[in-house]
Amino acid sequence: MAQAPKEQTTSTVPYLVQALHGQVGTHVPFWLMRQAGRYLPEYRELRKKAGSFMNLCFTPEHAVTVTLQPLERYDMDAAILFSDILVVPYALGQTLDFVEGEGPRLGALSTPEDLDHLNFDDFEKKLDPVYQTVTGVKERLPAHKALIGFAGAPWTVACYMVQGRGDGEFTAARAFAANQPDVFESLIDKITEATALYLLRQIACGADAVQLFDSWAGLLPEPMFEKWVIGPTARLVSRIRGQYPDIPIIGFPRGAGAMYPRYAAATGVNGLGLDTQVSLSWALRECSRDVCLQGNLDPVHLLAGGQAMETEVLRILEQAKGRPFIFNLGHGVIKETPPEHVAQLAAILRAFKV
Ligand code: 1CP
Repeated sequence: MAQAPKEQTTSTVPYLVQALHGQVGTHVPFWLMRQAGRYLPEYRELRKKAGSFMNLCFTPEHAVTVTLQPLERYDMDAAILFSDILVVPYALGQTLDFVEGEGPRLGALSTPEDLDHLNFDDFEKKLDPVYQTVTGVKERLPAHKALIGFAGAPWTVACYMVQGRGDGEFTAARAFAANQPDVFESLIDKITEATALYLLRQIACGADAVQLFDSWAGLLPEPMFEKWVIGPTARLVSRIRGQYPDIPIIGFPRGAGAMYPRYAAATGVNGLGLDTQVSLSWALRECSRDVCLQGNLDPVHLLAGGQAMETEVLRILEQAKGRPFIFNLGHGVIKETPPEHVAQLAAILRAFKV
């Protein structure tokens, strides 16, 4: 009697996680920074209903819905938790408000006494709705899709905590770090501890990978980059690995330029998020094959769509061929992006054979 053919087993390890562990699969996994957000009409509608951005983040039912919205439309390989990097300072007791049309405002820190007010008393309680969101998304996500948890890296979070707002320059924060390095170090240590707790809980609740957003890493000259970007990130990576040796960690030191390969090697991240400016072919040459590169389409190309976008996407895919790679943007989706362009991007990516 002929033997029945063996049932094909599909791995339940999400494709994105496989890439972060160095595997080259049959398709290139993709997700987009800010994939849930204002370019989607269904996001804008729920945002209006929630009343405020904070309310959207801290109402698990809404945050789960928003996290999954892009995956209802497109075949992305990962959902990214809907939250914000500034919930960590908020949970440490700093005041936080998102001003309509302007952005975040925090009660800026300027003296050592201001730092003393930061505390862990209500930390986990304040973040509990975020953990509930992680659990809720994980329950609804198919096994082959990854849930990415995230936090801001300590340097970038400190920039907002000292400056009190996002102005792109963060002069007060940089001057604070330069003039009072010991006080600044104690701030960085506090944020690092908080971020470790926050990410470990996200992982415990079901995050399959985590990304550290260091959006303002590029503001620092080399010795400070070493001290405030690489140092705390390396400590976070080893802290997380101590508890979860196999959880993939993606670092996104935006603007790191020539420091990218050193950042990857010295922090030990599994994945390296490339910004728009950095050359992919250069990064492929200079970074170890052990690190999975992620990036780096200019969000403006997604805004523009059409043939120009297709050419760029194919260039990126051809260059990364044969290496573990995650397709993404070099920064977040621009809010004016037509949703159809994301559909066009998804179709190009799925048609590409590795
Ligand atoms: O009005 C609105 O609806 C709020 C806009 C918005 C959104 C959609 C903010 C305010 N935050 C978010 C969500 C968010 N933020 C996510 C969700 C997941 C996803 O990507 O889909 C993530 C990962 C972030 C991370 C984040 N927040 C970063 C790092 C990435 C980056 O953009 O460089 C930073 C710097 C922030 C701070 C922040 N939060 C919001 C704004 C407008 C800003 C930027 C402030 C500034 O510097 O101008």
